[in-house]
Amino acid sequence: MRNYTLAASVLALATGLSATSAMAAGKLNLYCSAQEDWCQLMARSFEEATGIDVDMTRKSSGETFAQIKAEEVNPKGDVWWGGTGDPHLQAAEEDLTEPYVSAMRDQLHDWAIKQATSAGDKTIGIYSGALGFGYNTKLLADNNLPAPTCWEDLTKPEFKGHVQMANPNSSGTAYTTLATMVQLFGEEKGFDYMKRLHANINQYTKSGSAPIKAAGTGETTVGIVFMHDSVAQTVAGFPVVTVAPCEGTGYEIGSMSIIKGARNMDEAKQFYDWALSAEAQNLALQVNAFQVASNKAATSSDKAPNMDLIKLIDYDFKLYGSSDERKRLLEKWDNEVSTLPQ
Ligand code: S7P
Repeated sequence: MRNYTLAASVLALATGLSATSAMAAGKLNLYCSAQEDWCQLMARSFEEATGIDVDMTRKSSGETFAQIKAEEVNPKGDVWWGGTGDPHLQAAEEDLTEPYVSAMRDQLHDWAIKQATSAGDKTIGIYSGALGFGYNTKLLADNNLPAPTCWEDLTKPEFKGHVQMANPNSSGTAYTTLATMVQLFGEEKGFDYMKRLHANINQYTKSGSAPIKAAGTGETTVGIVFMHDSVAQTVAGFPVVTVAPCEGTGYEIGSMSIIKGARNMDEAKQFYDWALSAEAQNLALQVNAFQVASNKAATSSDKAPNMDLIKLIDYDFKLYGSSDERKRLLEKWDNEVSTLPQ
């Protein structure tokens, strides 16, 4: 953390604070929507780097958005770190988050900065990752199923009861899935796909990565998740194969936002600056978080899915992160898909 500590001191001096006051103990309420162990590591490492006491709450992206919205008149969180970008963009549009231009911004990839500029600097990209699915090789063989390689394969009758995904209302991963199908196939065919998929779903989980953890432990054959979450199961020793679907796929720009009216605004900005540093982003490697980091100097694992080799759609973050569109698609999914018999 030494490089960051030096950078923080320089930043503090540049903003008129002494290095000592910047490092003085304070507290921070962190809302985190990435995986639990990464959230814990970020919280503890920031405490070590700054002496600031962190109270961390981990919830899925859609759930955290709903909580920040519910707390709008009496904000309890200071920073929202992680989770898919769409609900962060919706929070920006609904004026739930605070504009901030970090001095660390120059160190980031263009896609991360674009996320910020498209939202009036109320959010920023911290990592990226492609959507896909993973399957348990043992269950596949036990059930005499062919290896799925395309989205379409998951709707075949033989996969009935074998596919798991999260609920798009609570999960950013699952909302990305819904928005991906609409962009990949067009709205009518995209919803038709979601209906046919619904017939094969064994459970809609609350958390986005739960389906691939269930595949790892043999509770479902297939889990629709971000590919990095699937690779993490393989690395953890489970018999899971990760698939980049043949038709192409969507992706996320995992994001970070400062909550409007944050009670600990100085600490929130310190966390924000720190979380954009290569040192903080490299912590991901300690917990097998294989997303692509937004700091250009951060190290990528050779196990991470190679985004250049995946057929990615030109995901329209502005549209699918807009308040009206996200609400409309979720309502339509609630009314037309989730209510269908299975
Ligand atoms: O586990 C990492 C990750 O997939 O989790 C985030 C996800 O949105 C949180 O879970 P939900 O789908 O339940 O919201 C992703 O941003 C991240 O890559």
